[in-house]
Amino acid sequence: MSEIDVPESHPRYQSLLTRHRIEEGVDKGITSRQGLIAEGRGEAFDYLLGEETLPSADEAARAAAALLHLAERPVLSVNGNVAALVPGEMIDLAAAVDAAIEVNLFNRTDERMRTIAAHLRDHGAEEAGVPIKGLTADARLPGLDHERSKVDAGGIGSADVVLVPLEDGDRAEALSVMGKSEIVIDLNPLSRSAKTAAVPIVDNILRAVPNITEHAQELESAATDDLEAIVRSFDPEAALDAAEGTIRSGDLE
Ligand code: PTJ
Repeated sequence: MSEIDVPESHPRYQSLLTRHRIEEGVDKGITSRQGLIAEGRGEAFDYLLGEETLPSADEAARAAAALLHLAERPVLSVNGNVAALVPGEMIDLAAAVDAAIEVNLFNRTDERMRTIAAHLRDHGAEEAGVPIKGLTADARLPGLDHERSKVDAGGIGSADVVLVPLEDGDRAEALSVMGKSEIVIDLNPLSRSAKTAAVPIVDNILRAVPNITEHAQELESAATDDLEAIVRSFDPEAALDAAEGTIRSGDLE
């Protein structure tokens, strides 16, 4: 048995675990109530994708790891769903690629910002040497209304590569207009966020983040030329087509 009262062999184990963590996130003031709806949407796509990492998503995770290693100022964005689902895993990834984390919320409230930052500290951010940004919202994404546009000038505002999991399409587009290289994790291959990304990873964040970290550790001493070759050979449209093709094939167990 595990943190939920269901054996890991249960066919719906991952989705039950995800629901449980999101519910708990709402109870703790980490996740917004809209996060419950986002979770339901993600779960439906995960079901259609067979609840496993596709080879194309694994390739995307490897390209993401290479891009993060190549970045000068990488930042990993954390919202209420990400904080509930993979807090420790995001810190491990940030530590593996020397990135900062920015708490960046769609439904921003000061209280939720502080609760999420404290939750990340409880998961060892300081011990891992990972800076937590976002509380100083002193820069803006262009073309968005006030609250949704807030970013930290020393975080996403000046980042060259940004990982934005479960992001809203408008904000993903605004980041791309600003010239950031975006890595998006989103189970919906048709979403605007996934289509905007330099590297779209169509996979559940529960699987995708540890997978990027594993690739990053394996590529830790790779030469710059090799990292650049991995990024260059990655085709975002082919990755999205592969995921969409899997969904359309309807080949479910
Ligand atoms: O905490 P906040 O205020 O920043 O709000 C966060 C949410 C997620 C509520 C907000 O950004 C939002 O409303 O997002 P959307 O527009 O519903 O988009 C969420 C996307 O993430 C959808 O395309 C879902 O399919 C996808 N998704 C949901 N759960 C997962 C997922 N992708 C990967 N892994 C998941 N576990």
